[in-house]
Amino acid sequence: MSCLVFSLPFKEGDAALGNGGLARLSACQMDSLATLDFPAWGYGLRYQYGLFRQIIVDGFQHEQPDYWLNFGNPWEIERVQVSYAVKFYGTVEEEVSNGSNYKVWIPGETVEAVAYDNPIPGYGTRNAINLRLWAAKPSGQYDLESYNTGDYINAVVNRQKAEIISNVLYPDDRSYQGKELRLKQQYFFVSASIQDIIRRFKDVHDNFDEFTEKIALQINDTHPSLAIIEVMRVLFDEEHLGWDKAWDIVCKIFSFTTHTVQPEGLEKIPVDLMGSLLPRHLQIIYDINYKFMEELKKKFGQDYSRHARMSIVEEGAVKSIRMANLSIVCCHKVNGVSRVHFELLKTRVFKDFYDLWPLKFQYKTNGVTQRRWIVVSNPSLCAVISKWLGTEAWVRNIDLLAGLRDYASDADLQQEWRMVKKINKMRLAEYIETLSGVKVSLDAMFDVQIKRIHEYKRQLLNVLGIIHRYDCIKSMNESDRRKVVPRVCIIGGKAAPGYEIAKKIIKLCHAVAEKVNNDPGVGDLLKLIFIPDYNVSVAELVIPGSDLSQHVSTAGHEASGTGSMKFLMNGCLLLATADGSTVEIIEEIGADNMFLLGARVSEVPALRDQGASVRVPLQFVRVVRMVRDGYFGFKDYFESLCDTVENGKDFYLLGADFASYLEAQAAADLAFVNQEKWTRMSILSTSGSGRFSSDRTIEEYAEQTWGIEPCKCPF
Ligand code: GPV
Repeated sequence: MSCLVFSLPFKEGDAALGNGGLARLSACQMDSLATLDFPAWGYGLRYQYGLFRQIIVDGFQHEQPDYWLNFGNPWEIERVQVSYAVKFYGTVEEEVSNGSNYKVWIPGETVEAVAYDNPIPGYGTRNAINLRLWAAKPSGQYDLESYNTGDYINAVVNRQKAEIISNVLYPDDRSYQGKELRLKQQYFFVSASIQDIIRRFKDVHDNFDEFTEKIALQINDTHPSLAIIEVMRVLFDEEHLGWDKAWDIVCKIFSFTTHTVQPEGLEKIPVDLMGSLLPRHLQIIYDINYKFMEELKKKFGQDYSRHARMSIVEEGAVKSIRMANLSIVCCHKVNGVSRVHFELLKTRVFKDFYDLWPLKFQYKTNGVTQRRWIVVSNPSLCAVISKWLGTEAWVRNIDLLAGLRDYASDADLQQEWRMVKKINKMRLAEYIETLSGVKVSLDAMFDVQIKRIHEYKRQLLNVLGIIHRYDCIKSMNESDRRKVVPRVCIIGGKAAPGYEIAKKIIKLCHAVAEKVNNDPGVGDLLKLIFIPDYNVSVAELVIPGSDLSQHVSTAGHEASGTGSMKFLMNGCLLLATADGSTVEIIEEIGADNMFLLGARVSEVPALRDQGASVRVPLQFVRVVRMVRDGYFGFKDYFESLCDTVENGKDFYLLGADFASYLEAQAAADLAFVNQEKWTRMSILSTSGSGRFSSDRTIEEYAEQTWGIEPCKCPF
């Protein structure tokens, strides 16, 4: 028998079907659901263009389309027979059936949703679950009118327009601009998924009596929250269950996870847009809101400002639907993603709702999967862990990692641990050299910040810290220079195409790198590398090769953060603010094993109130001045960036936290010099990372929110 072997010149790239932490979290959770034998499916959109590719030209970000399906996608199964008609626009009419009045939605446009299945196999189990992604295709229902009138060509061309809906992922991480196409995508996704869920249920049930026992739907942030209204519409208008029965079902099956802290990050859909695209849904939302307002009146009397705050409908300059309020009203649970986030939800973001329904609110601290973030991305570390624990069982049972604690000071383990780090640093150094031509020293501390570029994540704080370090090195004498701990600072991340300040931060990274990396007087003491096109594949290479990683959001702004957990598992030490899930990481590994900095959540409001009079160290003023004065070139271009952190406008408190940031960096230098101490801290980081496995998160959801049990594959 002969056999042909095809070898591709490359591996397939990422399926970049999300923006940042939100979608990456789902990917980890799917792996956990499958591995823990839960009967669960994920639904999403099969975008033709995933998140843009970032290329850097002269230090500026440019966006290129990511046509990831170019060479086919061997992992998906097209289900041509699984397709549903999704309706848009049109009118709502009354119909009488069996003596009752019903609303009927007569659509103005229909698009077909075709299923593409992506099996997700569990680890060490026969269970595989499904990620069903929808692609838009022209509807099977032809517009007979235009065909008959002879406008054949136009009729065909118009049909192709349907495909636009699933064409491209919106690259703005958490900003909502009320775009029609975006709302169309949301409803397209939701309508196809709900039709599929109901069809699958009806395949084996004659009525809806067991619907709430068999089905639990988790709304991942508000983006798919129209699903709630869609179920209400189908059960009420199409299945004729009656309002109360339909409402009862909806309230029992839906739960909601919110992933944000900023009130301005909450999604609002203009009423005009909703009314034109989804006329029947808008009516149902109004009906739900009317009943909700009645309930509020009974409970709180004439407290109109409270009613206005809590209403699903916002009566502002642009009348809008508040999707978070809608989700809270209709769901039986509202989950935060870390304990700090939960506290902020209760006391600030959704305080009114918490007062009304305290038991609805919970949190499940996020987690990541050790299968991808240790086993796949760091095989050398995986081998060392299994050897010292004497078992591979930790891959499915992460709690076993804690067993490494006993050996944290063992000289043999320490040596193997350092060897693993070295191998991973070599891999990363080679990548850096190929990318940028810069040769980096393996003896240097690899200090990494990779995540979406956002002002609140404070990459600018990092860059200003690097400028300070550079400035210090420049002014040192020979003997002081010998004491400097060499650093390779690595920054990576994409900016939303329209987010100007974020793009300026990227340019500043490059401008500073240009100066520092080419300064012969600095040499190996400091290098700055911007890694372009940061994505999951890049993360798999960078995270295992890092010594230190930065998670320095202004306290009270990062709902959770999950990158930190991936670094922690890989034994990288954290330099972090007490924000999001970091607060829980501190509890697990101890503040001594990381470098903490900055104002705490409770201190931030008072600092903000101080405005221009907040205490800012001279070093901060100096480094900002260097940027302003054109020390790194592009003087005019960086002016507006500098304006965001000076003259009382420093909303994210870079100035206020700068001294503490430098202290934490100095503490990291000091610890790095003592390799035994550093390695011990590193081992304790990995061994304390068990709580941050998505297996734990999923088990909590299964028990506390969905009421489901593992269901092992019977064959
Ligand atoms: I809302 N998150 C995100 O990546 N994009 C969004 O649009 C929203 C939230 C992130 C949060 O910023 C992280 O703190 C969090 O860890 C992650 O969602 C998963 O919960």
